[in-house]
Amino acid sequence: MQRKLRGEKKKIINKILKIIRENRTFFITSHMRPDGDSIGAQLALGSFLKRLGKEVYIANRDHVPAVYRFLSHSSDIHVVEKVERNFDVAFILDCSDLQRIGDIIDLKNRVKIVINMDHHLDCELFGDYNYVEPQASSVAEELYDLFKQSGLEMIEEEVLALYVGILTDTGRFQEANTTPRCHEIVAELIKKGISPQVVSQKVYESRTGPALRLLSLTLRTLEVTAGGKIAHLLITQDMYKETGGREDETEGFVNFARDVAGVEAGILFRETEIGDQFRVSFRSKGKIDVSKIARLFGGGGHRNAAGCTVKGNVGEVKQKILNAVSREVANTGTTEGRDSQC
Ligand SMILES: [Mn+2]
Repeated sequence: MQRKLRGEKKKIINKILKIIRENRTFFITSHMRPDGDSIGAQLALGSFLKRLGKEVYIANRDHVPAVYRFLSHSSDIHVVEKVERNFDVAFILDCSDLQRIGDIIDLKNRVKIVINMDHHLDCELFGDYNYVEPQASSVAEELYDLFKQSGLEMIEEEVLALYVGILTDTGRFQEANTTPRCHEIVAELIKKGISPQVVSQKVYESRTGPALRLLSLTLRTLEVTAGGKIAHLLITQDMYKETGGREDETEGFVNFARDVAGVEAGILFRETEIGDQFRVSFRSKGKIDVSKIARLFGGGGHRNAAGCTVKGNVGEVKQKILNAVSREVANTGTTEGRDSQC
């Protein structure tokens, strides 16, 4: 499958470039709770299309996380429940299935051609055209190849957006999807003017005082269970109020749960503003598949990073989730490196 996709890559990119040439209006979206790859890829693709004279509308269900707002045109990404417009083409980026876009558009009736660009191993081929490359570190990496093949020289903001996508989806070049190929691409991006130091400061060293106070309260809730294999953290609405930290500043908090030595699955529970409902984020090491758990509760993701929303009070939600995670941990042996594709 992977070899076949690799062999067909030139073809699918050429097909996409042809569709771009032959159409005028483009919709771009990505998954709920967007990350650095989904935002970076949407912005780079949006810029590319606009430079070709196309009409582009980018919209997501959730806001751009604060750390990515330094990217040019990030404020042009619309945040809407439903897009009530028609387009020639829709690009769905970084989604392993269509549920991930949160029903933001009626694709059947509003769009002529759906293009799925993704890099998840289990991606459903829901597009009319699917540029799905599981060995790519990120959609940003796939877009890099599209840019290359188009012959259009990248401009500065596109280079930066792609770099941020690769940087964040590989967990700063630490996860198992960090390949020689993605380092080669990053070398090219650095040659085009990226300063890794400056970007790192923007993405990882820009926490606000309130956000750090929120992190400190969050870390105090750390509990380790299941014989040291599961760690979890909790953020309540009271904690946001007490610190002034916002939910969109909690990016990366869940990693602290996974960072505990010996822990195989880390969980972050975040109480939502409507009460008796929690957003649950999972991170795992090795072969523990947290996307399976998230799917049980109507969420999604992939093997080592996933999320869902669960109704109930804090005790009920914790119990349900911890039971499910404990079962998964017990059924899966500890293994070598993690394979994170965000
Ligand atoms: Mn991704």
